[in-house]
Amino acid sequence: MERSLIILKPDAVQRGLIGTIIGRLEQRGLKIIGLKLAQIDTALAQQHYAEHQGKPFFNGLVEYITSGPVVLLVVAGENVVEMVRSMVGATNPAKAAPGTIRGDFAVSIGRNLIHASDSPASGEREVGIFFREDELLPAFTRDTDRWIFEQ
Ligand code: IDP
Ligand code: MG
Repeated sequence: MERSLIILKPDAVQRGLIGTIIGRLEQRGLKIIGLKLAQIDTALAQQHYAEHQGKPFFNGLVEYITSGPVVLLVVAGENVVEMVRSMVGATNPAKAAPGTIRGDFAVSIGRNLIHASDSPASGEREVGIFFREDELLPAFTRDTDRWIFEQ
């Protein structure tokens, strides 16, 4: 089963948008199998964003993501990586479509509220950085599942 690692970045927490953003994921019917509040340290931030090492925005990005508490989520299910990315919107909120999280709530690329894995392989790598497997509940079912997923 595909897994996406989602981070509600420090600006989302500071702006009181945790409930609003998680609400959108829940309303869609997506299944959250892991959830916690944490403050990311510099080493983990550098590991998570390793692909951006050396880019001009890298240091600012690490400062931003470590600047306060974040909410970490794991969402699991068929095609969840692509579905969540489409709900998040373009990296630059100035270009993100209305109806997306970034397009509705953000204006600046360095304050774009949310991270979501960009491929199933990234999802596996990123979930492994922030969660132990025993913190996840992949097997739980909801009574509403049969109304969300055509069996
Ligand atoms: P993504 O979050 O949409 O996957 P990435 O290209 O992976 O976007 O970049 C990771 C994060 O780095 C972005 O979400 C954003 O916070 C930050 N970032 C990317 N490009 C820039 C930039 O040009 N200036 C400032 N921050 C940037
Ligand atoms: Mg990315």
